[in-house]
Amino acid sequence: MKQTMGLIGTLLALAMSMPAHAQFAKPEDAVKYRKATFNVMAAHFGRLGAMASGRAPYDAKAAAENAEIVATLAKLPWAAFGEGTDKGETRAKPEIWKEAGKYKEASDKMQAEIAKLNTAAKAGNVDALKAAFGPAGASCKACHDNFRKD
Ligand code: ASC
Repeated sequence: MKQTMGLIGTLLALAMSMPAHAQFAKPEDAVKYRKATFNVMAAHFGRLGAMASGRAPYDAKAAAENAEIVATLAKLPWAAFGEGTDKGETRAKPEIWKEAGKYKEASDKMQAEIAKLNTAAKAGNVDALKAAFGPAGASCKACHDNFRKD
């Protein structure tokens, strides 16, 4: 048992010290991965948007579930912007790597707004959802405007 815990600790330390791109066998895999996370995120974010705008009836349980999924997914794509992933089938702009500090700041801002949206969605009232949805959407858009080709 003690030995197993030691091994797990060693493996965890190793995994955490690995460069992000080492999580992917090939750069194309990283590009596919990040696109998939953004796509699934957009689907769930869109369901929240429909409720926030009144296009869909407000359902507190569905809002909480969708926001939780978005909050989890919002943590994932960033590790997939490693070396060599600026090429191929991607709309990612070179600025992501040239202005890495700015990109990090924008992605941190987005995650912070999504965390607030998640808290708001769990409050169980549509006004809290509406108030948090706008800034969250704006934080998505800020990145699209500056870092995504269209
Ligand atoms: C969405 C979606 C995005 C954001 C962004 C907000 O519903 O898929 O990427 O909102 O368009 O401006």
